Amino acid sequence: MLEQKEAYLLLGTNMGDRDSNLQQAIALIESEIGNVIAASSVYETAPWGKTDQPGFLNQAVGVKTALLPLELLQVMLDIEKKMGRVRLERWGERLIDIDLIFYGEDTILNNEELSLPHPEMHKRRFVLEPLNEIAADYIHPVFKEKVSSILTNLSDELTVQKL
Ligand code: PH2
Ligand code: MG
Ligand code: MG
Repeated sequence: MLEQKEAYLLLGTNMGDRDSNLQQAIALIESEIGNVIAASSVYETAPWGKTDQPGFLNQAVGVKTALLPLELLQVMLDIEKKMGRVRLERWGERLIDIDLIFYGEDTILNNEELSLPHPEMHKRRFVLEPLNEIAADYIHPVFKEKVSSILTNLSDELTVQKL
């Protein structure tokens, strides 16, 4: 039996049929990454970073996977490509964005391709609100703080609304 790790991903979309993009991404995650063990509600969120673009839908998912972090990242990027994502500018509009937030119980990684936990997750309400629904007690391995507590102390004021 291959060792399975739990990974938490954040999905984002602000182009085309956003609901369908999330559903298609989850179906591909299930077939190519592993069993989806949790999915948050869908959230309507104001664009963060580059604000002159359409609003996003964001959703967090938990998945059990035998893939190692860099393998997982590659499959996530392949799914984005398969769904038709074209990268034009940083933080710009996208059909689908799949970001790796946490891997395993306490994986910390800092290399060119991938940083774990996601280095911006603790600053963003559009990540923490959905994640808190499915992983409130997960302890951030660098800050040694639960997701629920990071969220409580967060100062990001951008609108995040559960649908
Ligand atoms: N993703 C970004 C930049 N800004 N804003 C929201 N609301 N949701 C996102 O997923 C998002 C963003 C870069 O990946
Ligand atoms: Mg992103
Ligand atoms: Mg991304």
